[in-house]
Amino acid sequence: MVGIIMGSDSDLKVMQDAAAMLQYFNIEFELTVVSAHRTPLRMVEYASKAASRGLKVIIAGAGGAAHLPGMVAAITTLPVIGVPVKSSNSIDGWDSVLSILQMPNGVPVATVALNAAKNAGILAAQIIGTSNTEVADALIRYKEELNSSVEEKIRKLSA
Ligand code: RP5
Repeated sequence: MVGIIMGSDSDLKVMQDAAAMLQYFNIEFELTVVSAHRTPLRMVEYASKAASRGLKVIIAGAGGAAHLPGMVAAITTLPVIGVPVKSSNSIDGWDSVLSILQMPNGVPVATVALNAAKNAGILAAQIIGTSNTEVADALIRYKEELNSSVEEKIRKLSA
C-alpha cells in the first residue's frame, strides 16, 4: 500500500523509522533502494508502475543531491512524501532539505524535516486514513496517546 524508497542502503538507518510507524498503524508497505542517479531507469520503472501496482503513497528518502523524491513526483500522480536524509557528505543536511523542498510549481513533494522519517510514516498513515476507517481510528488513538504522554509529564513536573 505504501512504497518506501531510498537513494542508498546508507539511508536505511533513517528510513526505518517510516517503516516502524507503518507497522504501528498496521499498514502494508514495501521498502527498497531506488537511486535517481545510480539506477535512473529503475526509478522511472518504479514511479511509472507504482499506482497500477496498488501503491497509494510513496515515501522517498535521499541525501545530498536528493533528486529521488522530486523525480518520482514528476512521474507519478501518487502523493510523494520526501525525507531529506543527512548523509555523511552533507553540508549539515541543507543540501538534502533544499533539493527536496524547492520543487517547481505543478510538482509537489510533501517534505518533512531533516531525518524525520517517523513523521513521513505518520503522514502516509494519515493519507491512507482518509479512506480506511481502521487506520483513521488508530490515528485518533495515537493522537490521544501523544496528548496523555504530555499531560503525564506536566503532572510529574507540577507534583
Ligand atoms: C544519496 O547519496 C543517497 O540517498 C545517500 O543519502 C547519499 C550517499 O549515498 P552512499 O554514497 O552512502 O551510497 O544518493
